[in-house]
Parts: sequence; structure tokens; C-alpha cells
Amino acid sequence: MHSRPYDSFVDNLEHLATIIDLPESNITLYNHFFNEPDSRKFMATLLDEIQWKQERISLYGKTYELPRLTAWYGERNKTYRYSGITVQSIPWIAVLEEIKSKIESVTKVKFNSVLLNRYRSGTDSVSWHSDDECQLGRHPVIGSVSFGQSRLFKLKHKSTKQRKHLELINGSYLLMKGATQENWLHAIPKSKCQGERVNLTFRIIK
Ligand SMILES: O=C(O)CCC(=O)C(=O)O
Ligand SMILES: [Mn+2]
Repeated sequence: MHSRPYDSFVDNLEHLATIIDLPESNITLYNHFFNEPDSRKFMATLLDEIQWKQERISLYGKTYELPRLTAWYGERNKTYRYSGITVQSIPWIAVLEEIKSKIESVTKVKFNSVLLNRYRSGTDSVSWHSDDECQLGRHPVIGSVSFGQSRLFKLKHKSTKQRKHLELINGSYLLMKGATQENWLHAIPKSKCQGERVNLTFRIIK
């Protein structure tokens, strides 16, 4: 995974950036941020080394399994609450630190935690939500890396209902910041695809 000098990695990134031109948002998509061989290695390591969990949520007195596996890593003692689930961070491992340092080189912020999602097939999904928990502060910076199966990423404006669909491909990096979470919802709908996908959303927990 160290096949290219680090500086040339950073210099070659800007031409990959596509600004997603939507009102009241700040979204940039970098396709092929990670090349094919690196992406394949990262995917295999993440499937193998991450402590994947099947979380359950309670809704109106019933419990449901989340339709995906998840894991929460980061600096010591970072507790995160989302969808009624409370998780305690597992300390960073090398593969996560390597991915994190590469995205930090373009994002110019330091992330202190990451929520990982594992979509075992097209029947796994995430429903409409914003990454707007209080712990993320007013204008959260969310750095989202995808490996494996391409999946549709839907965006919907909270008041105008304007929609935008992006495809998140293997090795892509989606950066959401500014007022994006305040104004837009996002979701990964179920799909007919069979392949497995791993997504990492790096975050800054206050
Ligand atoms: O899998 C994705 O691309 C999105 C995941 C997501 O929205 C989240 O973890 O908050
Ligand atoms: Mn999200």
C-alpha cells in the first residue's frame, strides 16, 4: 500500500474532484481516490480485521436488527450515540490510520473517529437520515470512503425535496461539510446487487 510516494499521491488528487453543485450544501466527490489494487487490499483487511457487530434498535417497543453490520473506532473514550444506539470507540488500527491520513491530506482537518458500515449484499441499506448528532457540532465534516460493490447514494433536500443521486464506486471519497447535514438527508437504498460493500464515515466528535 506504499507503492507511490506520498507527495505525488496528494498532488494528483485535485483533478479527481467533482463538486456536487446543490444548494445549501458543500459536497465534493473524488472517484478513484484509492486505486484498484489498494482498494482491494483495504477491503480485504477491513473485512478481516474490523470487529463487525450486528446492532439492534428499539422502536415502539419492538427491537429490530440494523440492516447492515457496523463498527465504531477512534480515539480513546469517544462515546457515540446514533439511532438510539450507544457505542464505545475501539482504538485505531493500522489500516484505519492509513486511510484516515490519506483523506486528511485533502480535507485539511483531523478526524478523531470513524463509523464503519458493512453492506453484505443489496438487501443491506441505510434509511434517510442526516449526520447531525449534537456531538458532531454545527457544521459537521464527514469524510466517507467506499470499497467494494458500487451503491447508489441518494440525497434529498429537507424542505424543497430536491433530489440528487450519486453512485459511490470502489475507492471513492465523498466529502460533506458546511450546511450539508442541516439541509439534506441521505440514504443507501436496497438494491438488486449481490456484492459486498464497506463504507467508512470519518467524523469529528466533540
Ligand atoms: O454507506 C454510506 O455510504 C452511507 C453511510 C451513512 O450514511 C452513515 O453511516 O451515516
Ligand atoms: Mn450518514
